[in-house]
Amino acid sequence: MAGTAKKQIVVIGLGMTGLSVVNHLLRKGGDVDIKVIDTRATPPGAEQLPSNVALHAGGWNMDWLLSADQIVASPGIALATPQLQDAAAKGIEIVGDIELFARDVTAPVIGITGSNGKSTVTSLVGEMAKAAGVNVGVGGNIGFAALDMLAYGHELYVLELSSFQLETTSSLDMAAAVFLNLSEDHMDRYGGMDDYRQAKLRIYDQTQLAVWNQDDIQTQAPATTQAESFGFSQGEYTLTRQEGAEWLAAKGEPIMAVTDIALVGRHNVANCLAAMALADAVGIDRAAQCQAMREYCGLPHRCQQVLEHRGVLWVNDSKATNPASTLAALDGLQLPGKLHLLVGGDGKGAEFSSLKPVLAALDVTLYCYGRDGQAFANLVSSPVVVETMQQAMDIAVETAKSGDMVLLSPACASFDQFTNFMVRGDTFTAYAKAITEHNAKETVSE
Ligand code: UMA
Ligand code: ADP
Repeated sequence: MAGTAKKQIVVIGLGMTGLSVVNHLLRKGGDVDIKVIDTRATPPGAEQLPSNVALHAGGWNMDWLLSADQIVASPGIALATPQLQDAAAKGIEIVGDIELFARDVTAPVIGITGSNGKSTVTSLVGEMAKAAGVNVGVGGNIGFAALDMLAYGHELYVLELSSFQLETTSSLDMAAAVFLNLSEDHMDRYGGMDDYRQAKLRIYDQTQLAVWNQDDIQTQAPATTQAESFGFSQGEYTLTRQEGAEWLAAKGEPIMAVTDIALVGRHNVANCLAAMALADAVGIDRAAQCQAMREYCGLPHRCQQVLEHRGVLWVNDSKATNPASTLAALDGLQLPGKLHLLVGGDGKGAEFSSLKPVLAALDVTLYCYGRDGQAFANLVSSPVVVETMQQAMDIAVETAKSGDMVLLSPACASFDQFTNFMVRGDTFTAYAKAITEHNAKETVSE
């Protein structure tokens, strides 16, 4: 039978990744038969799936799975899922989209992982490359599937890599890669912090240059790593003093004043040092690096001021999906008035006590909402516990005074009440605009 000779490839998950995998395999052609399984009843992207690719939605299809020659698993599906374990036990190869990318990419690749700052560093390195006139592709976990970039034939790829993607990747041969920092996240997917760290450390086995954060020993490459290794924060890429001010320095040379960095917040100084180290590794010139650091203001949903109304600042930090990112937002925060901090959502098994001393040092009202909102309630003496973010905002708009800040920095994922962190941030912004307008009208008519 002619059909049985075809390589059977089963793609698990039909989100952004699954679709990019299918399209990549179809572009490559060859004697393959592609099938897709998604455990969700109505997977996103089903309408974009070419009609010659079979889809099984709403559960597993073990016949398809166990007769596959290769399984391509999306990052949202844990390798520990019993069905995938059954397939692995049968010796079926299980890879992810980044592994397929690694096998076909021919241009140099830079990789970025870590608990926080991945998207910021990824996009900043992309901006540096663009400023240098390089035809660069920026993608991966940042929200643009890596395989979708391959068709464009870029000269350089900058990839944000999640721990989930690294688990199923072993063949990248990157020019340089960084593990930015490690803090608690995704504890619903890992057996503990060490499992999570080990997944991230896989990045160093697949790069010629390993860049690590000398302020975070957990990011250091193991002694067995073959790659050349150096540090940022301290080490080769660090801070120095020049003309009485704090400057970024690279390999002993002062580069530019920290006050000239367009990105706001202390954590972004470290992000700039990491970006410089990566950019140097692929020969992006210093002038282009500095131009990008002077001009790049960051991505939406990261400590983004979205509204100022009657002296109250409304700040959207919806991408703060773990406690460390919320701590970064609070680090060094000085306000003339009170902080109204909105936290809660899907806590992913995290523990939030690290926020307690920082909150104690601030004049803060803590609004706790969402599925795990109650887990924050013991961090302050008088929390405001509500069901939704919008209910918290209704109270904040009534009580906030000039000099105050309303900050959404939830320390949780959004999936209990929103499609993703972007929808949560956009909802925050739109609702802030609506309620402040309404509030203004009411005051006028009083
Ligand atoms: N899912 C099922 N059944 C399935 C397949 C998926 O229930 O059969 C669920 C997953 O549990 C998950 C959701 O569907 O909750 C989405 O999973 P997915 O693998 O289909 O996701 P994609 O749409 O392909 O998006 C993924 C990344 N998502 C995850 O890793 C969960 C996106 O990162 C990434 O931008 C995209 O690939 C392109 O590379 C998002 C993310 O939240 C931003 N990443 C995590 C993070 O940054 O913390 C790791
Ligand atoms: P990631 O892609 O790893 O989630 P982002 O750059 O999107 O990282 O930032 C996510 C959140 O973490 C934002 O709230 C941001 O302000 C915060 N953040 C960014 N860089 C750092 C860092 N180096 N350390 C701690 N928090 C950070």
